[in-house]
Order: sequence, then structure tokens, then C-alpha cells
Amino acid sequence: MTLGEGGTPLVRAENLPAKIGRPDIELYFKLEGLNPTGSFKDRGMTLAMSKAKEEGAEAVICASTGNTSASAAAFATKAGLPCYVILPSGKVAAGKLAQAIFYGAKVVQIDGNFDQALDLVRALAAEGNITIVNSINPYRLEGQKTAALEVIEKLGNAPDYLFIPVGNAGNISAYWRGFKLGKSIGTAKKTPRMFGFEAEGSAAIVRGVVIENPETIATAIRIGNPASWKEAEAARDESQGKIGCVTDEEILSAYKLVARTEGIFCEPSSAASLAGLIKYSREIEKGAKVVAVLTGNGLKDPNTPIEVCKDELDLKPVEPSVKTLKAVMGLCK
Ligand code: AN7
Repeated sequence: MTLGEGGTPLVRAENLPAKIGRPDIELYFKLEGLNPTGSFKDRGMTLAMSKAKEEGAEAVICASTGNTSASAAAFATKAGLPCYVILPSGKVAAGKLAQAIFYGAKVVQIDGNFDQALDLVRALAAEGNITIVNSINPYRLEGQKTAALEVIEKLGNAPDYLFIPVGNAGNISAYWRGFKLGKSIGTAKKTPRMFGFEAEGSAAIVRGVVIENPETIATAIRIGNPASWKEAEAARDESQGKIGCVTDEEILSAYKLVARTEGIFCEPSSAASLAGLIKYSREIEKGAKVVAVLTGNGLKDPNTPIEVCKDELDLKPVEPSVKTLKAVMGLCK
């Protein structure tokens, strides 16, 4: 089954490297927001859903910070399976909630966070013939690793560095599987150093402890007990990489910078990859090829940009005349 997922653009950053004081690096963005439901989740969801159908599941279920639920809802509809979605109330971006409902999933919001929602999903699935389509489903990461193979295909080799946001730590693990596969089958001559970034208020891997009450403006990665914790640490260690964290301020600043230097609108959580790159840019050698993954589309969350730019936005309408517009636009002599 397919909704047209994968094959997303890898776009060279022409302006941003100089803006962050590193005109000497070759930087590319992998635009995963151009997948059919607007995030990288579609790569793994198509496979997880096909296998659920094949294995005779009666329904699928997921916990989600938003994007998994949007993707699951769309692919479940395509597969003809009922879909149940458990969300942390008040912490899911408007566009994602709209998608999950509109694709026809049964959406339940809990008075709790993502980690509690995932625990509940595990308990519910244990009681019946209902398949979990979170990244603990083994097919999810197998599907997601295709993104790394596409990067290799476009560059003709693996990059020197991969920067990526970390929430449940599934995607960094999937990319690492893909890069190792690329090297073993000979399409790449090397593997990149993997640099993953959690939000500071939910940096479980960085701190080495489960965070009971994770907080961050980047709600997609507001996760305190990452499901793929161990595999992500292995990816970091095997690749001589790093898992670090970035503050909400650093995330929002990167979020705005990529829009205003490159014309790319990603969601706040996606900008954790760029925020990490900026933070560690001095560690990158001259001439290095660097890929930053922008995991989700900016349109998912229409509220944060308006909040971030509220000083620039005057919502009061003006009189519709050329004279007034020239005055407001600063075009008067
Ligand atoms: C835009 O949808 O966990 O480290 O439930 O939506 O593989 O979890 C989303 C995660 C990064 C983190 N960027 O990836 C969910 C969910 C965006 C995301 C991540 C998510 P993982």
C-alpha cells in the first residue's frame, strides 16, 4: 500500500552556512515534511500497516505526540482497519489533531503525557487482536531506514555528519541502520557521525534518567522515556557521534532562521537538528558534508509561528487605499 511516501528532496542550503559562521561546510536539508501526511512517520507506517493487515489484525492503535497519529490514521484508512489514537491532551499541534480526526481515527485525549499514553497502549494491545503501530512495532524502523538510503543515493556516498531530532529515538536508530546497510552493500564508502538532539526539558538520554514530567515547546519530542533509548546510544557510540540537548530558545531561533534564510518551513521539533548543528558547528571540519533532517512540515503547527512573530504581525486591518498602503508599507517619499 502506498500514499506516495518517501523520495523526499535533499536541498542544499545556500545561505544559512554563512549566517552561522560556517560558509565552508556543505549543508543539506532532508525535507521529510514533504511526505504525504507531512512527516517522516509515513515511511515506517506504510510497512507497519501492510504487515498488520497481512497478519490479520482487527485494528491498530498508537500513542502519539501528533505525527504518528496523523500517519497511522491515514494508512489505517487506506488499509481498511479501525485506528485508535491516544494523545496527551493540550500538547498536540493543531494540524496533527485535525489530521487524525479527519482521516477517521478514533481519537482519545488523556490527562497525561506521551509516556503514559504509550504505557496504556501496550496494556490495551496485550488484551486483544490489536496491533501497536508506534515505533516499538519492528516494521516501523525498517521502513524509516529508507531515508538514509535516499541520502546516500543523492550524494553518491554517505555524508560526514547527520543531525537529527530525538524524541522516542526511533528515527536516529533507523537512519543508523540505513547507513550501515548502505556501507555493507557498497552504495556508500563510509558512515556518518550521528548527532541527535533532545529538547532540554525532556533530555532523558543526555541525563541518563527517565524524565517524569517532560516539558518543551517542541511538543513532538516532549518524551521522557524514549522507546529506542539503547539502540540510539549504540548509534551514537558506533558512529563516534553525540546525543545532546538544545533549549526551547535555541529551537525557536533555528526554526525561524531556516525559514528566513532558506525558505524552508519545518515544525519546531524538526529544528532541533539545526539548533544542534549550530551549537556544535565548531566541531565540524572544513569542507564536511552535513545533512540535517527536517522531520515534519511547518504547516502542522500554525500557532507557534504567529506566537514567535507576534511583534511583526499587526492584525488590525487598514483602510483599503493606495495612500494608506504606501504609508503602512513604508513606500512614501
Ligand atoms: C516532527 O508522533 O513520537 O526520535 O508520536 O514528530 O523517532 O521519536 C513524533 C516524533 C522528530 C522524534 N520530529 O522522532 C509521535 C512522535 C518530529 C516528530 C520526532 C518526532 P523519534
